[in-house]
Amino acid sequence: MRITRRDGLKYLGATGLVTLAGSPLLAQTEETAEPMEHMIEMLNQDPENPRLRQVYNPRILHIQPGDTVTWVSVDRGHNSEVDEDMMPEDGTMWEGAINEDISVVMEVEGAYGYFCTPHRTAGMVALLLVGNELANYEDLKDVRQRGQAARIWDAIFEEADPMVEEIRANAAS
Ligand SMILES: [Cu+2]
Repeated sequence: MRITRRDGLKYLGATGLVTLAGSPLLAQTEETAEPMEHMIEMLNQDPENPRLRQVYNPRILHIQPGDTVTWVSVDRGHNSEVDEDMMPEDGTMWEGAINEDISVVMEVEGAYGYFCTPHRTAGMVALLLVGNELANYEDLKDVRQRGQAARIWDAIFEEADPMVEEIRANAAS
């Protein structure tokens, strides 16, 4: 089994953390290595663009493997479900129930497209980028969306392209 960053932290916690607590060096190391938690709101209306209805906020999010994402049911009637055709092979899967706040630990790197089951064709689709390689990112662009989602999907990638370019550039340097 591959030891992930998260497992490494658990291991550290089980063995040496107590005796090392208080060491400023450890505190610093821990801060940079600790997995982060992120929130994505499920909303009836975009806070910055009121003409956009049924949205995830933010609709593009870049995180690192081992981080946790929580989809928060701020407005009722939404969920978050990954599209099996829009994720890396053997990637992390999730499917939330309507009105459910779900937390998912994103262990597997790659680009993930997800949607709200009742509002997918109304355009409630979004993009989650995990890690810096994003090997399947280009494949996701070509996935055909229906209804309003087609226009939203294009807009998402227009916004995501420069982000991904920067992520890859930073990872390479
Ligand atoms: Cu919805």
